[in-house]
Amino acid sequence: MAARKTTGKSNVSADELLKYYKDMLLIRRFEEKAGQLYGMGLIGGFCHLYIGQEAVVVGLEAAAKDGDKRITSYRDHGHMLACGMDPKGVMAELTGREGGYSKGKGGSMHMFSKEKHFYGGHGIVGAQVPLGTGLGFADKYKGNDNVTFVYFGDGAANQGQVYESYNMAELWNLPVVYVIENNQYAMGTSTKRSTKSPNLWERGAAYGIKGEAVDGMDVMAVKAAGEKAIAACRAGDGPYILEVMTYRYRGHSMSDPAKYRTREEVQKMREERDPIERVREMLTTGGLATDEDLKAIDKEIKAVVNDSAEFAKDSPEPSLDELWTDIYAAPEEAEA
Ligand SMILES: Cc1ncc(C[n+]2csc(CCOP(=O)(O)OP(=O)(O)O)c2C)c(N)n1
Ligand SMILES: [Mg+2]
Repeated sequence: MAARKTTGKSNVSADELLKYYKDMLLIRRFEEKAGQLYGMGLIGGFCHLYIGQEAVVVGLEAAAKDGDKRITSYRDHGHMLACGMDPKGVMAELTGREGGYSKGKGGSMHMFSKEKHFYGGHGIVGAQVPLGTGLGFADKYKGNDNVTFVYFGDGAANQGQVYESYNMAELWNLPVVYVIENNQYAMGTSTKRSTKSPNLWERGAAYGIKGEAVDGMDVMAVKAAGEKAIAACRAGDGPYILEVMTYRYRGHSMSDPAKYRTREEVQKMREERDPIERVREMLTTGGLATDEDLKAIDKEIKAVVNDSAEFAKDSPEPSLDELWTDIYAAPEEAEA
C-alpha cells in the first residue's frame, strides 16, 4: 500500500484515510451481523443500528486523545467500536452473554467501558446530555485537559434538559463537545415535522455557545470540525456544539415498518452520499490503495466480525447468582 502518499487534505495522511476506511467498515459489517443475529432470535429486546452514520464517530474519534470521554444514546454500537472497545465483548453483550461488557445483563443500550472512557448507552432520550455535562464538570474540577463528547439525536435536541445543560456548561466553560447527530428522523418523525428552526446548533447561541454544522457523511470534514471543537475546549473556551448532518439507512430499531419515508429517499442517500464509498473512491482514484488491498481489508474485517459472533454464541448466559451483583457500586469504587 502507498503509505507515504497524501490525500490532498492537509489534516489526513493516506495511512489515516485507510484507517478511517477500516474503522467505518468494521462498524458497518458489525451492525449487519447484529441485524442477522437479531433476525435469528439471538438478540432480544431493542437493537438500534448505526448503519449510514459511521463517519460521525470515526471522524470525531480521529480527533480525540487518550483520556477523552464519550457518552451517547441507545444507538451506541458504533461509538463503542470507534473508541476501541472489543467487538467480541460488544457482540456478547448484545446477545446477553457472560462475555459481554455488562456480563450479559445490560444488552444493546447499557454497556460501559471504564478503560475506554465510554459511559454508555442510555435508553432515555436526552438523559445522557446532563450526565455528559457532569463528566465535563469533573474534568474541569480535576484540572486536566480531557474533553467529553456528548452525542445525542435531532429528536433529543428538543428536550428541555439539553438546554439546562447548555446553560451550566457555558456558565462554567466546561470542556464538552455536544454532538447533535442529525439523521433527520426521531423514530418516524422527520425534523421538518418537529421543528421550525432548521439549524439545531444555532440554539446554543441563546446561551453563548459557539457551534457549527458539518457534513456527517464526510469523515474528514467531521475530523476537521472535531479538531476545532476540541481545541476550543482544551483551551478553556468550551463548550462547543457540532451538528453533524447524517442519515440512518435502517429503521429506527429492528421493529420499524419505515412508512414515514420512501425507499427512493434511502436509496438516493446510499448511492450518492455513502461515507464509506466516498473514502473507497478517494483511496482507489488517488492511487492510495488497489482493489486487491481493499478486498484484503474486507476479508480481515469480516473475520473480526465473524469471530465476535462466534465468541458471543459460545459464551454462556449469565448465571443466576449474577441477579444480585452490580446493582450498587461499592463505596470505595464510587469514590475512585
Ligand atoms: C424521554 C423519552 N421519550 C421518548 C422515548 C421514545 N423514543 C426512543 S428513541 C426516540 C427518538 C429519538 O430520536 P433522535 O434523538 O433523533 O435519535 P435517533 O434515534 O435518530 O438516533 C424516542 C421518541 C424515550 N426513549 N425516552
Ligand atoms: Mg434522529
